[in-house]
Amino acid sequence: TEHDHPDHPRFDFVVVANRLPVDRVVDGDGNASWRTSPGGLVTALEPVMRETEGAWIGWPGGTVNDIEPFDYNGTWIEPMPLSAQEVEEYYEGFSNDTLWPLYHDVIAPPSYHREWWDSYRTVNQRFAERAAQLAAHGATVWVHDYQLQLVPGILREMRPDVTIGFFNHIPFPAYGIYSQLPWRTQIIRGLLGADVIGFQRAADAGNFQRAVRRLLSYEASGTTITVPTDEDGKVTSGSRNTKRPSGPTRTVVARHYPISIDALAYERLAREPRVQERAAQIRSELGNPRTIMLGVDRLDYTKGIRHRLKAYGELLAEGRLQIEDVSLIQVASPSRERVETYKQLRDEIELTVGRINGDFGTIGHSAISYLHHGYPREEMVALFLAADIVLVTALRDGMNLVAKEYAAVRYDNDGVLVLSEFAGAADELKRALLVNPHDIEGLKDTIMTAVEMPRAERSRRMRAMRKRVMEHDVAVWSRSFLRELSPYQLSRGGTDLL
Ligand code: GDG
Repeated sequence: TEHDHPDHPRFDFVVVANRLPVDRVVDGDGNASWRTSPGGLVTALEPVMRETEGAWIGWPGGTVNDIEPFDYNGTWIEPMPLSAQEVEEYYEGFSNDTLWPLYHDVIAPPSYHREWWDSYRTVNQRFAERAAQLAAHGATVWVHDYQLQLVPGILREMRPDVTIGFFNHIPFPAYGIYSQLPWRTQIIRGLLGADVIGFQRAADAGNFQRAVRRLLSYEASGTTITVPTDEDGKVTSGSRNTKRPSGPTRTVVARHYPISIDALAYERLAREPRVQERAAQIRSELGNPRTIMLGVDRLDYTKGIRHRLKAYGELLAEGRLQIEDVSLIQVASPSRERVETYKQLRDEIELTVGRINGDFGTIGHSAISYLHHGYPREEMVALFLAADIVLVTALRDGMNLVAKEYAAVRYDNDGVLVLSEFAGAADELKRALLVNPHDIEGLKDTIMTAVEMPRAERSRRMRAMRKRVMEHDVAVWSRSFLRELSPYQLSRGGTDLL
């Protein structure tokens, strides 16, 4: 068969993600080299990649399309080129201007364009074909995130012998919202090509199961979905009357596996003397205020940055916070800058920051230190160490790793986390101060509670949150997901990765 072609290397473990785990850097002389991407997924999968000598298929960024595959520290890097038009339609369009706002409860209105959908299908097809070429017989393929939801279905058709996992890093919306999508059934079918479909929260898995029941009438109970198939185990494009299928079926698991961070690595960095010196320096450069508050987000409308600024501005206006006592640092790292909604958001936030600083700042002290940059990880850890309060006010967020990073860093058991109940992290970090960011009065009161919280209570809460994060780190996450795949691997005579 086509996939037995001997010409290219074959792997027992293949990761398929929108981006590669490495970034291309070009130096002053125009020489290109590669370095590890800072992202969490890369650290999460690093141990598995090392042990299995796996392959990773992803877009290298940009539109350079002649990059040859190569070995990087034992991982086979398979660059998937995108044309300028595909970047516009598949990536910026369908992924980031249709699916992203739709899956985040339409905080911004999603755009539906048929050309974008066509491009999404084409690119997903190409990723799936490449995965089919690289996967050894009985291999495991782990597909990541909303950009690639059609890959499991296409791959299942081509390669019934492989075990397929899919992990959705962002929320999965309630059916009333999901049903807006003109291609809602195709996406559900695409995902059902996987053996295990992972979500961040139990509620996301529940929403997905309801969508499957409503759109396909398949039986879904507990965490399993019964999918009618043809004799080869392929997805049937099928009739509607499938509730009690008489023919062959396969079982798909849909449940939550909350993602996490390399918690120990964060704690280690926090214990470095140079990072602590930097934290002290940040504090003194702000004029040693009594309270430093911190927000760290990609500049994204899901993160609730405007709600946070509104609450802070009103607390200053009402005199409940004094400019001499308090300082807010807002890191807003640049993101998706070619998408119109993001341009507008940036303008609005910068207008608001300018107003608050103009109204309340003094020559020696500004109300908000607004930073539209990305920083090295060390600097982020120093900021977490310096911050008495971290504000995570997302309107919707799959997990939110910033919340977990703050807990991992604070080995001194101090600091208060204000956390939106709409972030996945709220299911685990129950001793944070949970807020509804839409309720501005409630948010203001919660910020005041954080400012005034006695040391003993801060310590009790932080201790509980740290325990959770240290015991449920990213290695626990990837192992529990892969463990769910092993019965499928065994039943197909494939390779068990653990
Ligand atoms: C998606 C989901 C889910 C931010 N600015 C800088 C910087 N960061 C780091 C943070 C954190 C990461 O980026 C952001 O992760 P989040 O989880 O907060 O949010 P998304 O980017 O939206 O991620 C999310 C995640 O996927 C994983 O499944 O949790 O819900 O939306 O690690 O610290 N890091 C550095 N400099 C910066 O300026 N070094």
